[in-house]
Amino acid sequence: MNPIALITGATSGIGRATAILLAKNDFDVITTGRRNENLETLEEEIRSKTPADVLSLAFDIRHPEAVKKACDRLTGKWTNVDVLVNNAGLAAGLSRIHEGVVDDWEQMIDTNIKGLLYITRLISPGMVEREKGHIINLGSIAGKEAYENGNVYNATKFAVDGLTRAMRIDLVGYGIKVSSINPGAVETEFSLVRFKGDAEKAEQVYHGFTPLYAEDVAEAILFAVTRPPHVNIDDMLIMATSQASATKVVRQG
Ligand code: NDP
Ligand code: 8X3
Repeated sequence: MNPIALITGATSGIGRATAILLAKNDFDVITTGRRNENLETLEEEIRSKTPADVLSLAFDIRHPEAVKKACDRLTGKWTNVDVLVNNAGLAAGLSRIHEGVVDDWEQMIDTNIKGLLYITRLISPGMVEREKGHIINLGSIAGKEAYENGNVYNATKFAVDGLTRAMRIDLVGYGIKVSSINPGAVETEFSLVRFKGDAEKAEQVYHGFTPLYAEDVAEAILFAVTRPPHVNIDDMLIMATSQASATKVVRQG
């Protein structure tokens, strides 16, 4: 039987690329996100291009009761999640702390920290019972270094870093691996979401250099989840060659 990976935020970007790559590498996948039509397209793509089995679950990870309802649909073989990729997340806005938008703060905290906790709380007990499993948390360079106007997004990703370390300590006695994958700039829907649909502003973020692509991060996740049983990747920082820190990017033109 194939191992099972549950990927949150699989409707676009890194999560989508990870679902496809894991499916191509003999995982059955549970794909999640709010946009049901994107999950349906992804499911079709995985079924047509790979032999993997797919289960799509549409829900908003900010609501604990919605997460519980979705996880209650995991029956039969789907109860045994081997790999949980905590990827769903976003940045909303980019402004100084004294000018920040409270709704944006709440959306980031509720998704990036609390959503990650809700699903981990529901999936990790099965891993503990089976004494087997791997949790991958998507952190960021933004969780390693603060940058101007990053404030609350930085704080959520620093929290993910702290949680990854703490979860590893809590779960090590049960043979469960916990890893964090921390990318620099990746060209996905991330900036479009951060700038609330302003495509021009979003494009500027990736202007004049070659950023990471979602598939590059998916490759790092695949590497982490395919190490032998005695090897854990604790923490991986992955940057575009032209990016040396959160704010140092060499651009042409
Ligand atoms: P995308 O915007 O392309 O993807 C974000 C995913 O998160 C979507 O599938 C979205 O699904 C899901 N999501 C957001 N909010 C919710 C919610 N409330 N409930 C359920 N799912 C939600 O961005 P990326 O692929 O770039 O981002 C993935 C992760 O990688 C994030 O955690 C991000 O912080 C992190 N990251 C991104 C970097 C980048 O430069 N792109 C760099 C470092 C880290 P839907 O909208 O359908 O709900
Ligand atoms: C996304 C990367 O640098 O825009 O986490 O915060 S950054």
